[in-house]
Amino acid sequence: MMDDSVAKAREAIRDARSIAVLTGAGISAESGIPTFRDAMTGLWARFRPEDLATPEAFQRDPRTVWDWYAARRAQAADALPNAGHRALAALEEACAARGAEFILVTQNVDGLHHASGSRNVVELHGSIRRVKCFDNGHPASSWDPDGAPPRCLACGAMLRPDVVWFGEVLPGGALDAALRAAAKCDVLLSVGTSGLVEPAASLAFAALEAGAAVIEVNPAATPLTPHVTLALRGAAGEILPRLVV
Ligand code: BV8
Repeated sequence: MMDDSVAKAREAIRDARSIAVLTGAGISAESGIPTFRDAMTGLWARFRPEDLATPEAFQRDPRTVWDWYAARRAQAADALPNAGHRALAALEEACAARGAEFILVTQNVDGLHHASGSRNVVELHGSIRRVKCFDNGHPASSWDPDGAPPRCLACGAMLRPDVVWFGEVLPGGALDAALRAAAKCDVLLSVGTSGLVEPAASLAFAALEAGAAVIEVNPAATPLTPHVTLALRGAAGEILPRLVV
């Protein structure tokens, strides 16, 4: 059963002229980064992610939000890409070699796709490795490590992670590129995402509407599962290497 689905998925990927991949926190789980909902442990156990990842939460309690992101930034800096990340980088190379289009759209802010050599990456929700100021968006390459939060050297405003918080619009260019890719791909691979956060969760449905094959890689079912072409039940680090030939 599973081997048969993996074989069908491999075939669809091999014959595709245009491939789009959407990833979520699940692909970084095997690198030791807890998924979004699992991340609320220890110091953060008393918070829902949506409570900390909003501009309102930052204005209400900037120190707690800054520290949460500082902890996640340190975790991301120590993490290494896993076999799942590497398989997607290899798939991009294989597509380039045969003249097929490839784009990787991620909801993750950990930077592990770039770290594993992927090139055509769209960070829909920003990156925890970048910092900017809250009032004017001035990028900051360095900051006072003891600041909680530190201040912008250009305007004195509080610094914040350069990620998209709930209630904030996504970077225009990123969302447009993702929607265009979903509308014209032959195959969309949805990897390690619960499909609960919009507008990212709509990309797979846009691809289905455009007639693409949608392949889901996830150890658990999601709201997308009943609609996909192939559901590969398992860990990204185990399944993705088997799809790339
Ligand atoms: C916006 C960055 C305009 C910060 C993030 C329509 C309907 C309802 C609500 C809305 C709507 N439109 C907008 C909203 C509001 C909101 C939203 O979607 N809310 C949800 C909670 C209902 N969306 C927004 O606010 C967006 N902005 O729309 O602006 C606007 C504004 C206001 C009102 C209207 C319009 C901004 C959303 C972006 C927020 N920022 N991240 C940070 O990281 O701190 S979202 C964040 O959560 C992640 O980036 C990701 O997107 C999401 C987490 O989801 P996943 O990545 O899927 O992770 P999760 O833990 O949920 O699941 C992991 C999965 O992996 C599981 O399925 C598991 O089974 C699987 N797994 C586990 N291990 C493995 C594995 N898979 C494979 N291998 C394994 N080994």
